[in-house]
Amino acid sequence: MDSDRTAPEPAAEESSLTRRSLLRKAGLTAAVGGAGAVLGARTASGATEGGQMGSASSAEMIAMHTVNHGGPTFRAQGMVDNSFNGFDPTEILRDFDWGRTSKLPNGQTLREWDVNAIDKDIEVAPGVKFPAWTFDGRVPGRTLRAKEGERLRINFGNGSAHPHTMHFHGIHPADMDGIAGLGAGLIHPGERTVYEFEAEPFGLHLFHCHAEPLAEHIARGMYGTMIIDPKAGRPAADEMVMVQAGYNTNFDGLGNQLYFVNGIPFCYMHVPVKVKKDQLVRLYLTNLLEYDPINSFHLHGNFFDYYPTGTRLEPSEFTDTISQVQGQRGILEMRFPHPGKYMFHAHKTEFAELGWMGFFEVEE
Ligand SMILES: [Cu+2]
Repeated sequence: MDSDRTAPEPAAEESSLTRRSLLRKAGLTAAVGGAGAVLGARTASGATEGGQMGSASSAEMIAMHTVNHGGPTFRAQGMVDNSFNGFDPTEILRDFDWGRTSKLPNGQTLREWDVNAIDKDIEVAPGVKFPAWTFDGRVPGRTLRAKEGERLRINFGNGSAHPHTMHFHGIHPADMDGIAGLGAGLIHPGERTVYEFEAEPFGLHLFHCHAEPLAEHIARGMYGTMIIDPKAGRPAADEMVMVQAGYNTNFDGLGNQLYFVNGIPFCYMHVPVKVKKDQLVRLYLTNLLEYDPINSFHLHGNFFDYYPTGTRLEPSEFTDTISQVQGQRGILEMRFPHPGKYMFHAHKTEFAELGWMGFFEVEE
């Protein structure tokens, strides 16, 4: 990836305050004003539903921050406070929640989870907080994992100040679809419901809130992963999950100011994903990015087998770059034959430079 930063702004763009020109202006400001002002910048946490935060300054401040972080010096700016957030992207990577199981009278395994909607400020860059709406206080929500043929039950409680739902991708009856007007419909603050369905088909799936305005509910952080393993399982591997998304920090619905996997921009630049030389690595990759039509994943110095949606056991492609629209997902399998650091990032390089980049660190 080209590490050079912002190109000079064409004069023709000066008059229109596009997302990109805003970022460039902010970058220029940062270069003049230094990073000191960034640390004082905080997004207002009291944004109302529907969402205007009321000023472009938060976006500018985050953009300033990002410009300082996107270039060669970003490491010096430090990491977000994982303890404040209550989650750590390095732990999210390999955190698969198998829930709790019991046997139904017919002998089928019932697998069950409790999930709660929670409003929560998240530090998305040092000193910069984003008023997220979450499942269980995390962005992304937990990775629910089950086996093909099980009965799945999700006990959902809404502890947020806004109505929400859980909409699962998979095969299920209409009244379990988690949308307004069907089944339990919208789950209002303080209410609870139960979603229950069969674990089918096997593959890599996802869930997200389906309350309106849908775009904002997703952009605020209400999504997570569901993995249904095939009955015979998959070959042993170092397994991990990455959920691609973004933060629209000025709530204008026009693209995003920050991009990431697993909730925190640049997280795996600060703390590379450690893997073993020659070991099979299986990456469950989903895309929940709102406001931008296409996301992508590119791996440096290596190729991978790609299994779209994970619903077939044969890969469709051997490549180093794939694209996903929102809701698309796929399984990547790779082995690293050489030790060292290998970058991975969106091959929409603008996204990469605004946070969606990281490193694998291959050890002997
Ligand atoms: Cu919602």
